[in-house]
Amino acid sequence: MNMIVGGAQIGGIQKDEGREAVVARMMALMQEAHDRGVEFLVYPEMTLTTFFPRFYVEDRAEFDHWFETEMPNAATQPLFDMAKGFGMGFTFGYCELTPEGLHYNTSILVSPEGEIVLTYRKTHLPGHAEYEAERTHQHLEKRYFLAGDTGFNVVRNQGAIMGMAICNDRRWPETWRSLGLQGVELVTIGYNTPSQNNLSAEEGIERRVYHHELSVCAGAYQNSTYAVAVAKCGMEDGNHMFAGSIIVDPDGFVIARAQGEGDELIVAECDFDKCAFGKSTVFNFDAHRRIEHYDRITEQTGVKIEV
Ligand code: CDV
Repeated sequence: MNMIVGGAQIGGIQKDEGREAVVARMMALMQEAHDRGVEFLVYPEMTLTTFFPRFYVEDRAEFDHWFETEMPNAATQPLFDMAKGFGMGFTFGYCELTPEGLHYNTSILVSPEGEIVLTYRKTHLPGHAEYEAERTHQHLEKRYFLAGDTGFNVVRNQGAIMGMAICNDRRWPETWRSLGLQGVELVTIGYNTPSQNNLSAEEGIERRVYHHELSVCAGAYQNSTYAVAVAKCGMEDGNHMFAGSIIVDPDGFVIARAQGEGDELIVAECDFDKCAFGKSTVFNFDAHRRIEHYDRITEQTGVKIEV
């Protein structure tokens, strides 16, 4: 079963840029995607706003204006309507404030009929909760979000088994295997990755981009799935985030790659029948996994050295 899949990379969103302006940029990419035959389109993590966890505020409620209390809402409804008119499925990330007052870094998957068929809340939140004066850059996701409560689920959408992860999740094999064990055929990943966000002078942008790509290619190969990883990138409020959006096949090869750091569409045709080979040979989980030796993975969080 073939599907033309797109990744809609979004360039920097400045602090003062309103949701309507961002949605207009998303719609321009959706129009281009439609013109190029795309049937399913992937947008980044926190697509609607600047990556505000780089800023510290003492009273976190002051940042509630970055969050959406309903979806779709007035600003995003035109995007939903356009996709439905095109018969296109899509996924994007945003900051969710629930009726119970809980804050999540969320991604939704929308069917071509315009229904939200899967919601995912980011599991692995990087960074810290308090201001850290010794850091060159703050990364306060743990201050503004709760760890997601959904776990990693899949949905059959447009004939393929799809699942979502968000940014830092892509670096954890547990993410991929949780989806792989449900037979996933397309993993979508939106990300905002600052080019500098810690004290290590040795960790240049090339190394960071390599680690991003390595993680996505390895996850796709080891679970025999397609993956679409899409950046929000470029300069945001004077801070740089790397680009590097890619579409990866079930062999772990990059089959589409963004060239720049701005709004840009990448497209690839995915043949989901190709997922069957790895899933029935080297990564035939039923035949080869040894769960009797994996207890430590779920029973222990950090490293314990006992020798
Ligand atoms: N938004 C993210 O989760 N960013 C992290 C950075 C902080 C390392 C990432 O894994 O890309």
